[in-house]
Amino acid sequence: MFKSAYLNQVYASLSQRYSDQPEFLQAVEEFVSSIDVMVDKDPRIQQNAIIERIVEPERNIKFRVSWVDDKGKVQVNRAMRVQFNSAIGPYKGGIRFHHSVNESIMKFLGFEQTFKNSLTGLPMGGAKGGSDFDPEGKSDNEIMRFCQGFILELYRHIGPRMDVPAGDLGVGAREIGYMYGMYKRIENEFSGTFTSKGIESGGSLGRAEATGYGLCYFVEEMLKTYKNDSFKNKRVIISGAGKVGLMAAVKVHELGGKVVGMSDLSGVIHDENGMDLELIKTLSKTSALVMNQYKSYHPEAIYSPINADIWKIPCDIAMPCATQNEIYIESAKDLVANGCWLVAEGANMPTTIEATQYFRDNNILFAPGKAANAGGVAVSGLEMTQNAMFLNWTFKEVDAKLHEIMENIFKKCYEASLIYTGKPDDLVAGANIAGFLKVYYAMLQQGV
Ligand code: NDP
Ligand code: 2IT
Repeated sequence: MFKSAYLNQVYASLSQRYSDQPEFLQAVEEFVSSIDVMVDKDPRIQQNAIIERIVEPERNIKFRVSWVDDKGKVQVNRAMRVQFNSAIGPYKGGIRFHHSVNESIMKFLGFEQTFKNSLTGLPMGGAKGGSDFDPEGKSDNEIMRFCQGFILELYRHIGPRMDVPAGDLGVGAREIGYMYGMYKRIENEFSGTFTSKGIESGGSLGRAEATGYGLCYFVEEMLKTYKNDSFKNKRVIISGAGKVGLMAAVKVHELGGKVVGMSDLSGVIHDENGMDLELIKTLSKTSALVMNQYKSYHPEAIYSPINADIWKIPCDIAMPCATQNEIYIESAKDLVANGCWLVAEGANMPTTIEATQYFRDNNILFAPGKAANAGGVAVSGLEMTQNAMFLNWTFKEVDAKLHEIMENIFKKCYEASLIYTGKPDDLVAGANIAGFLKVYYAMLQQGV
């Protein structure tokens, strides 16, 4: 499957060991395919078992969370924190609450986070955590009690220089607030152990916007470099209307593009007038299901209850910002057939390997999530810095730093692509190789 016999052997034994972890294997396969061009040229990689080590989490903490629901009944959920790699800094990565959370998904996310964090240039290792607890339909008090139960176990494994969690799918400012509050009560000190905290609790201005804005800054670099163009008058579709998708949409409009389609779990809206983002913001304050309400405010918009229909809307740029594996080959074909020429991943691994290959075969510009959505964790890194220095930067200062970081990430991916593949636009290879090199050198420096 790969050119390198060493990689074939490592991947074969990994897929045997973790045959029940498809998302994890998918993330590793994509990574290994990229580094295939350079692994055999550096014998130290094999000698030091770098790949065998990099694909195994340093530590995986699994625990039970018991909590009491509003009816007084005890509920039990499963939770974990995968501390993947600490070669370049303290473990860092989000926490996800969703019924689908399992070891495979946590490991794929922690694995990708390691390279994403490396690309930011900041000293952060890779981790991910979460629980199969679903905040959807739970009361505020239930969410608080669950978050407190979660921290009652996790607190002993995290710390400002050990492991710094943040938000992800299903975990926003409210959940972080409850987790951080419990952590602070136990530890009895103010430390930046969580990021994406509320501003009043020591959070950073610009963190809420960072992933979506950063995604657009990355795409701006692509448009400039490959097309001598900008977002002006581009038709954009965005799946997911959560923390990432909504902020990406706001930035697209600010940069002169038009978001003509968005989705959430309740369905898809196609609005040729440009999505009404103020309406979406207002509706999302009271419900996670917004798209099925949108049409009653904008009767001219088209609604579909089928999530994959978003990829049928004609567009220039598609930004999947909901969840993993939301673009299968059928949707990739729909996108290409309807004129899409740039795909940028706001979510983590939203495109299957087959769909990614289809985009490549059809000369679609493609921005992989571990580079394009790194703005969120980058500003988390800036939040850690501000907490450590006991000061706050202004929104403008943070946004300027984010912009610079995203430009640098694009540059690193572009250059690695050019050097290692001979092509300037294989950003999947570029991101994997550039992200890998820093982690690899740090592991080498630190011995076995
Ligand atoms: P949120 O929970 O804030 O939002 C997720 C959005 O996606 C919601 O609108 C949700 O709909 C929708 N959604 C979920 N599943 C589907 C689906 N199958 N089809 C269509 N829509 C769906 O999460 P985030 O915005 O924080 O995260 C989104 C993605 O971005 C994840 O992959 C995450 O890992 C990644 N990411 C997040 C970062 C962050 O800082 N938050 C940073 C980098 C990446 P509904 O509201 O109806 O449930
Ligand atoms: O996937 C991600 O990069 C995030 N969920 C953000 C992680 C972080 O630590 O800010």
